[in-house]
Amino acid sequence: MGKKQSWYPGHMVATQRTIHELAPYLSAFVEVIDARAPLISRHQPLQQWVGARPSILVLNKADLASQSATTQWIGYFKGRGTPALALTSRNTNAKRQLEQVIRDFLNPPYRLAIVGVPNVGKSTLLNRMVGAHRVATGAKPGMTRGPQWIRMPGGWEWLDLPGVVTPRHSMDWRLKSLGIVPSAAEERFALVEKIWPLITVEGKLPSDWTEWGKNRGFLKAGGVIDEQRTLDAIIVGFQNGKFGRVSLEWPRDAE
Ligand SMILES: Nc1nc2c(ncn2[C@@H]2O[C@H](COP(=O)(O)OP(=O)(O)O)[C@@H](O)[C@H]2O)c(=O)[nH]1
Ligand SMILES: [Mg+2]
Repeated sequence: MGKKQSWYPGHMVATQRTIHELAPYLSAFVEVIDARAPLISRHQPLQQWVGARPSILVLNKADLASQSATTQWIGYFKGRGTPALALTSRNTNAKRQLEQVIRDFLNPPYRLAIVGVPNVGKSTLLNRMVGAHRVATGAKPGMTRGPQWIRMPGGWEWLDLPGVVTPRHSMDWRLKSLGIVPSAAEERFALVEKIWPLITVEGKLPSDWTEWGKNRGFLKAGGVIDEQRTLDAIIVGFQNGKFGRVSLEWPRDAE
């Protein structure tokens, strides 16, 4: 299966069925969202699919989000009865942090599955949690297909589930800016017009993004700015945290 499998509607239906069938066997779902946009990167129908199973909300890529926004979001979700934590799955201490929250919330054995929309860091997180215990699934002929349990010492059981769910708001500029929904080249002008003021709010960069492109030497023949290259660089840079911590949603927007 290719990397873009999540965009097949058939895969979506299969994931919904899988999640529904697996829910009774799980202690909880670990729902991964992007800390920079916790509302829009959350998959609302999931709450119905998982039935009575609890969800533990991971606001991932916390290293890229405004710390103040993330602190407020954690309070927001906890205040609504949802266990939530901010995490940077790329960091080695992510494992200990998530295990602690799960231990506080559940009793062993901990049977868990990671779900969420594309590109929020689900695979990174699973690898962090199971490390070298990860099993190869269905890659070779004759191997069992479908979800595989990864059993870890201490009563931890992680489900290696391709738990991708399709975002509901496929037109949303925040999801496109974060790379959760792909953006077409011709959409990037509008995206950058929205992101750039958020990036430059501290005044360290020129307020006009074309100036930034010129300074970076993104020029075409005759010295005119290469707009597309500048736009692409800004969006990729934003997604990778090149411009610092920027949140696209704040709890005050939710009210
Ligand atoms: N900065 C940052 N990047 C992350 C973090 N977690 C994952 N990523 C990156 O986000 C991208 C998508 O991660 P991946 O695990 O493939 O997401 P998935 O599609 O949800 O499985 C990769 O480039 C990861 O390296 C994080 O905590 N911080
Ligand atoms: Mg993945």
